[in-house]
Amino acid sequence: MALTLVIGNKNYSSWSMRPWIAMKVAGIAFEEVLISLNAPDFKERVSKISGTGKVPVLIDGGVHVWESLAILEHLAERFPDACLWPANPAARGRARAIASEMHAGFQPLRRALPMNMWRPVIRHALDDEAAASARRIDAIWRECRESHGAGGPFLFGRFGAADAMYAPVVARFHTYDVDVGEASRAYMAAVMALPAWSEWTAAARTEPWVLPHDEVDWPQVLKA
Ligand SMILES: N[C@@H](CCC(=O)N[C@@H](CS)C(=O)NCC(=O)O)C(=O)O
Repeated sequence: MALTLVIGNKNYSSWSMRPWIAMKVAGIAFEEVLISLNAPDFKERVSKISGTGKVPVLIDGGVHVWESLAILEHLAERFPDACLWPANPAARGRARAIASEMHAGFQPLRRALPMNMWRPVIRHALDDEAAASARRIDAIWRECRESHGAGGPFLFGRFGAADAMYAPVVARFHTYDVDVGEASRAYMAAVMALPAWSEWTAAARTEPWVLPHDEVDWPQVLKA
């Protein structure tokens, strides 16, 4: 049975991007349903399919999975050949740990730098807490690349669930011109070179919906 992934705005919905890009890169076929976060009936529609009333939600026959990390786990089980988690136990443990760190943390960074795919690249100052999140992520990426990245340009070589969890951070670091080390720069370039990245970004830039609280230059809406 075909899978359906319900997502929010491609410009702003960082949680939606995670399973979407994982499925695209892994070649997992799905139908996409986009509900704008500011649609008047967003809550009503999404609450019918998601326990939290939030997106993303994966519908797999009679199974509904919300929470981006749970969706990635479901996909990893359902499509083992996609190798969404590394085969090596040490790498897999690290991948799960850093994916969980992303899912549960880095709120200061997420608050300060909302994902905004249409904003031009312009540096944006970070407060101390957000800067600490950025340093931790830079270290995570460097360590994964050094310890587990020999098989390809992504955190654990080939693109997987951990990369999907950090894809919106790649977008944020790029858009707001955050300082990162050389290994992280190269990693970001590899993620942004994915055809799935271009597909998501191109669609995001054509969206008509503006969310003022996610526009750091408000009342200006800067578009590349
Ligand atoms: N922890 C959740 C977060 C989901 C989330 O916050 N989604 C946002 C869009 S990016 C949402 O649906 N917001 C609408 C709302 O809160 O009403 C996940 O991993 O999926």
